[in-house]
Amino acid sequence: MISRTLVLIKPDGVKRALSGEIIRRFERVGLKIIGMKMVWVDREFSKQHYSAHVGKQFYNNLEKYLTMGPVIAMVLEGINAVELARKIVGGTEPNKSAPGTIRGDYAHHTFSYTDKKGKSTMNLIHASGNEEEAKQEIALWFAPEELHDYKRSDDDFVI
Ligand code: IDP
Ligand code: MG
Repeated sequence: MISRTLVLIKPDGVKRALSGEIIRRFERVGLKIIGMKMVWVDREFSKQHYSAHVGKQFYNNLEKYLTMGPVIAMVLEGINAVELARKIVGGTEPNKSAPGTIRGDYAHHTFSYTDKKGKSTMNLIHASGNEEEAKQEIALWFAPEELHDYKRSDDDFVI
């Protein structure tokens, strides 16, 4: 079914100038960008976005990571968009993410290495984990009028 998901290019992706490369991977598979903006979030907003992780041992470093620079936030629409975006993004720990995925191709941090260094595991992307998370996250990041309904020239072939 057609669904929507929230994807963030985290500050490492923006600062490493990988935004174009990352957006290309979602666009070329046929996912439609229906909302997009650059936002520099504060610690309070990080706690809202990552409410499920507040209090975990890695949360403080994660908050520093998410707030260290601007992120590019987007809402993508397509067939089972949540699952598809997660497939393109790859597993959470970059050293184990499959080659061909964004995390697997552009990062190689491990949890144990970054924990020892006292910094966050930097894995370039956030993508909603399930349908419910996607609905909450889209509502947190975007106002309804920031989401756009339009036809892509290849809609007849990919949707
Ligand atoms: P996800 O981004 O693949 O959905 P989550 O478990 O939701 O992964 O974790 C959110 C973010 O927190 C990860 O993307 C990663 O940046 C960071 N993170 C998760 N688990 C750990 C950990 O054990 N050590 C350090 N950072 C972690
Ligand atoms: Mg998650």
